Amino acid sequence: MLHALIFDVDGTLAETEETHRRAFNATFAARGLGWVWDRPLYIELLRVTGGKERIAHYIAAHGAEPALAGAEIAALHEAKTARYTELMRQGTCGLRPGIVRLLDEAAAAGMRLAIATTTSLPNVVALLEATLGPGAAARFEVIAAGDMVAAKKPAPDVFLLALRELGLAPGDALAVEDSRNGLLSARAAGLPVLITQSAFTAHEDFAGAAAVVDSLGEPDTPARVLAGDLPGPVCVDLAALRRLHAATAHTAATMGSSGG
Ligand code: XBP
Ligand code: MG
Repeated sequence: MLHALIFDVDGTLAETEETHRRAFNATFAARGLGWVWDRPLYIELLRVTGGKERIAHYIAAHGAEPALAGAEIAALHEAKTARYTELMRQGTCGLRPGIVRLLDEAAAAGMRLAIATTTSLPNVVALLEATLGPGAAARFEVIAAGDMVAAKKPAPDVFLLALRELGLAPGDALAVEDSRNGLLSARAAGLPVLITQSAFTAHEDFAGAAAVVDSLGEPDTPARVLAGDLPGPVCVDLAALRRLHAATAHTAATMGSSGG
């Protein structure tokens, strides 16, 4: 039985990575660092999840100067988060197609909702409040985010934390993600995954996803099904997710019984 949907944030709920990139660059400029992350470089750097980890990777992999120490990176990232949340409050980002529709349907049906994200908690609250109004974070029973776990995606930790807080087994839930890192994280936690590919992840390998769509779709603009067990074009609703979840449970049971 499907008891909960666990949503990723960046790229899944909203196309936020361009705003993250703006916030990183504005912070670097304000600190006189001379670092500029253009889109092609940012696509490469997105392979590393977590803003602090991404900055450290950039310094190491690109020989960026100065080679900041951990505490300095943390302070720089805190400034970036302040800029990002301010940009969110200015309304720079809307939710992706189908997100509000699905969240409303899930709430009406008593489907439990959670978040499992690498981004920092203030960023999650800022996005939800800017798009769904004050107190919107309460729509999610559990928000597992950022530094709440030591190992970020693709490690399973953040999805395992969300499941633990929900008191559910992996087979009771389905993850909605946009990136390969998120797919690997949720799969390692034992969750079936629907991928809604995003602007920064459309090139990635989504092998292992139960299905891949270009968005959740809306009745007047259904989504394209790019892979997996969904009849396309589709407007992803709870019935579609229940069918997808049942199909993955059946496959897992068959594989298990045949020792596959
Ligand atoms: C995406 C990430 C985050 C954001 C930046 O998170 O990897 O690091 O790019 O946010 P997810 P921070 O797709 O899991 O939501 O700077 O706060 O990390
Ligand atoms: Mg994401």
